[in-house]
Amino acid sequence: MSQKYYITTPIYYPSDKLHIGHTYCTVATDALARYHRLRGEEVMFLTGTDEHGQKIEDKAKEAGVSPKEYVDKIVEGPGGVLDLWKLMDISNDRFIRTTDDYHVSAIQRIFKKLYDKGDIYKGTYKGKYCKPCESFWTESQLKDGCCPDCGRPVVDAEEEAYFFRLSRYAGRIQDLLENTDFLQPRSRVNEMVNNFIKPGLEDLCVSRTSFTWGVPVDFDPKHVVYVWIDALSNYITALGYENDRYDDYDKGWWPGVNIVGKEIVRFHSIIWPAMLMSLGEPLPRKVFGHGWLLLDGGKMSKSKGNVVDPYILAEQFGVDALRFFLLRTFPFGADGNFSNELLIQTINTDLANDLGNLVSRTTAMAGKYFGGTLPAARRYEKEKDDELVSMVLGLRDKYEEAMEQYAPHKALEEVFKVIQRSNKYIDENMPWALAKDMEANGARLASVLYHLLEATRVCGILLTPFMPGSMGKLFDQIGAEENCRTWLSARMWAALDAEVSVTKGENLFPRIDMEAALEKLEAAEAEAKRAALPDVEIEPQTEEKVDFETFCRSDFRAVKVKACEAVKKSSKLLRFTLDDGTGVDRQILSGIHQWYEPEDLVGRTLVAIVNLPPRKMMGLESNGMIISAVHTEKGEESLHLIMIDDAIPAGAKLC
Ligand code: ME8
Repeated sequence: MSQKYYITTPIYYPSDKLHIGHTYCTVATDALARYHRLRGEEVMFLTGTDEHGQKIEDKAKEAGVSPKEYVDKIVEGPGGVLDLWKLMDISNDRFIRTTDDYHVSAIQRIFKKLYDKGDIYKGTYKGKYCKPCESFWTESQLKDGCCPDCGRPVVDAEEEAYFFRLSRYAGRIQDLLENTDFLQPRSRVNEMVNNFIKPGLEDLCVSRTSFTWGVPVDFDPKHVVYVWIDALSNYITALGYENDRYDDYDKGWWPGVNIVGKEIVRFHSIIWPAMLMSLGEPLPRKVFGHGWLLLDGGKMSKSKGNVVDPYILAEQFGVDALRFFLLRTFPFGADGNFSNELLIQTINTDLANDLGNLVSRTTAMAGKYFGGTLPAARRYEKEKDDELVSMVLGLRDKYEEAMEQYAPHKALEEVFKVIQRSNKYIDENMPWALAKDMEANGARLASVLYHLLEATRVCGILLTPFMPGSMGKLFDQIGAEENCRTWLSARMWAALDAEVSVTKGENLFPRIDMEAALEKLEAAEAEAKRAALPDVEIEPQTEEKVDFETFCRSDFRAVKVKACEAVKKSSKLLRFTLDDGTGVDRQILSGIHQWYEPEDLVGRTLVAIVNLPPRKMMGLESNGMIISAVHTEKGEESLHLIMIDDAIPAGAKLC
């Protein structure tokens, strides 16, 4: 029976739209899942959403909907989490939402099991709480008095709560981290042991009473299960642990591999194994903590307003190019600085120049010199061919070694060494020179092109987990049938038919014009920001009351526009000459040129307050103010003059 491989991403908070950082994590896990499927393993790939907690309760309230309605929209609605994963070609087999009924009841059972075991007890929580991160911290963990994760202020919190006896497991966890490969990369082990275990593991607060959007503790319903028991257990409830929805838990899927970002390594490598130890269940095979994608050196976050929208990038550059870029550029365990320039450069260098050229040159030459079908006659030249052939045949092992170490960037580096070597092989063998004398060199030319097709085929197989859509097209172009696309055939030479037929198809990775692309991106980002703004925003009403006497002292009058012109050297000001019924012209200046042309206003009846003290603007005196309605539309101020019935005589008092 084939081996079973279970791999998970973290479950994402649907508190905001997901950004390129979340996409990085999911794409990496997807490539690993596809790699294992390619090897012929049975794979279960899980992702999902972490939908409880105070932050979501607060956001839903702000939006005037129930928390469930709020998360439903972000998870299942247009442009939501499910849509994003579909767009990014994520091949998850299962999707868990922590609001799913089966998960909720399983959490209640897990909580009770831990309680019955004596590992959960009731106490009082006193500590520092970071609301946006929904994390409690001890005084010593704070950074400059603020949350060590997001840097925002924390508040003192005290309430009745249940605690998990994490302290009981400190020794076993330390042993697990230090003496096994449970947590990778290794550098994260010291961080966990020195920062969290050695200073003394404190018991963990696992319930809250100050909000209700969570899984209720069924034997004490004023408490809801707080974050980590609810979230971490998803990896096993999604297999059927303590529920009837699935029955895969005991079928060899667990233990699985948990891929997580570095800021949640602490929860996955300390709390998660302790919970499983308490439940008497096997620990994950591996927890891998990847780095962050940074923007201008800092973590992307919606609240900092510096998120990068994967929809825009995928739309402009293609899903596969984006997937490839994320995994090729940044060493998986470390942080990486994202930039649009780097993305375009990588696409141009690796995909357009190296891979794209290799495919298009090879298929074009096979078409030009042999009408698309290579003849079977061959002439190998050992000294010219051996290096390429041995690189191609050695590639799968190197790739495999890197993938087994969770180093997709290294696996891709190895593939690109072969692609670059293949391009060099073209230059060394100069097919165009061979083609000058087909009688003498036809067999050699066929041999050179076949070598190139074989190298391309093997690279194509190993790139499939990263760029599944484009590699299908590549195989079609180089005439690789299904049996030449397999893991097994990636370590075989001459899998392609001796008389293979190629098709010169679409350019798989067109070169991108950096300047034009950056401009287009900027416009798309600005448009997306604008679209996310509310349609109409109205200034909140002033709560402070004005007494009636004061209000009545404001003298509002109907005024008729006798003349109106733009004030010289001002882009905003219009100068009005008004009939206010007194027989003497009144001059008012108003900053509304952005919305009105002066000639359109002559003859209109407007409203002005006429007893304001005179003000000088651009050297001209303004006596009063013309009244208009103001609101914000898609983030931009919008203004309409109040125009009234022309039958109202100039000077009529408005009250
Ligand atoms: O942490 N670069 O959810 P989350 C790389 N619900 N990875 C990033 C990133 C970035 N800029 N920004 C976010 C949670 N991530 C919990 C998990 S699991 C039982 C519960 C990664 O939506 C982040 O590191 O805040 C994490 O692994 C994942 O996205 C989900 O983050």
